Amino acid sequence: MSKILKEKLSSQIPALREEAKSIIKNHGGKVIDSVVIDQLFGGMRGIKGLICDTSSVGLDTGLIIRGVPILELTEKLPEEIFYLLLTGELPDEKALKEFQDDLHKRDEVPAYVWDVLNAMPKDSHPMVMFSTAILAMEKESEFRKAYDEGISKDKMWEPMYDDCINIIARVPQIASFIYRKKFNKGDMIAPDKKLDWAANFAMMLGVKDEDGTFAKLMRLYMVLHSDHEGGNASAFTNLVVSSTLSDAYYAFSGALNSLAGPLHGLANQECLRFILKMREVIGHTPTDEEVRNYCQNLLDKGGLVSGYGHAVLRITDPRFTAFVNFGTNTIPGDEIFKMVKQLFEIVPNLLITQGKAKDPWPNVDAASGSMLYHYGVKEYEFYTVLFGVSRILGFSAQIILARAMGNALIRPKSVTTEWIKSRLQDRYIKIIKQKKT
Ligand code: CMX
Repeated sequence: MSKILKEKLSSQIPALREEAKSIIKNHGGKVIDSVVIDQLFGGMRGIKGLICDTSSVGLDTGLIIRGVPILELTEKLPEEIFYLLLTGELPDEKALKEFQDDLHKRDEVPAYVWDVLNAMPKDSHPMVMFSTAILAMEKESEFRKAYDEGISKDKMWEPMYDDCINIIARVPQIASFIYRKKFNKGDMIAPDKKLDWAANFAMMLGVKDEDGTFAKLMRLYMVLHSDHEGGNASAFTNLVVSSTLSDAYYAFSGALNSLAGPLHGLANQECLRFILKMREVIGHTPTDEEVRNYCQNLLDKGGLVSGYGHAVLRITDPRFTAFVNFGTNTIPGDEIFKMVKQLFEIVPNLLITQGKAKDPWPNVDAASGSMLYHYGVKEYEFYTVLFGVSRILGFSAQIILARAMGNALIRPKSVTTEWIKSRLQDRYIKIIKQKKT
């Protein structure tokens, strides 16, 4: 690494940040080429630049899969949801059985994947292991082979489909292998071809589940996390990578890396870690007053309350509601679950009073960990892998459709700060909103 370069950059950064802040403050509401300057500096938030038909997320509705609100789909199997995401219809019994049989037929994980995982450092994060395992399997890609043989564009979706279904069939084994290896749970457990996808996964994790409630939780978990339209960071990464005619292995590995950030999928791990830490610091199950003070202190220091806020939603995430409903029916007296509900009573008001977060309400990550914790998956570092396994359903549906539609290479335009400044002249500017003072 060049020290001079790093130091030079480091000395420039404060002025660059100041300049950006000043442009946003003085010109953030002005329009340049139909994009608001805030959006250029603000993660392209809200710019409509993609088509994704698998699902949509309304700010006041939450996740809607092919026209059906997620709260109406909580009793379905993840396999049914995948079918719905991809085709717009739920499968009948025969179609479901055929799809489940197909998944079982394709479930053999190449032995070298275990070698790769066994060779990784013991302290690798489970998401690193998961993303690496998927990428390591790239040589299995049917799409890559077909491309090398000169497949025509209109047929490309077929090997893409095969790759995706192969990956969906194999990820429960890969994820459970990671769980058992990383957390010293013993040898891997073989799949059972009689079980549905999520129950098989639950069984392979090795969690004690005499009455089948953990399997039910896994089904719900996979359904709730299956998709969230195309603009979120991991889905977008998936679409960007695959838009280069890259295959599903490359696309999912990249998308999982994006999911692994604390502002996105890692928030489920962070949320449970936060609850346990708060209990430890306070020394007992905290009172409302203690929770309020603890969270206020965190916010005062500029910290994030994981599991709260969203880039699109402006309501309590219906996926949070679904988890709370499940918890209320199955583990109403659980201490950690009760703390999740306690935070729900307290955090939104604190965020509203602070006045920064546009959405003060809980998202999907606020409740899921407490359920997993209760049923024995206490190693919260693993939680984002569960999110990833579920989301591979949506990733798959999205890139199969994108390939089928022959979607274009994703290539938006970046501009320089100099360019923005050069456009800050009256003849270019249209103000479309009042900036907040
Ligand atoms: N706690 C504290 N501050 C928060 C906050 C939270 N939960 N949510 C937003 N804010 C702050 C932001 O950090 C930002 O502060 P600055 O202006 O100082 O940078 C300000 O409020 C405005 O942010 P926003 O426009 O409301 O939110 P964004 O669209 O930029 O980001 C999200 C959305 C989810 C990243 C943000 O709400 C957050 O960081 N939440 C906590 C992490 C989390 O739960 N992520 C999971 C989201 C769901 C998922 O993808 O799995």
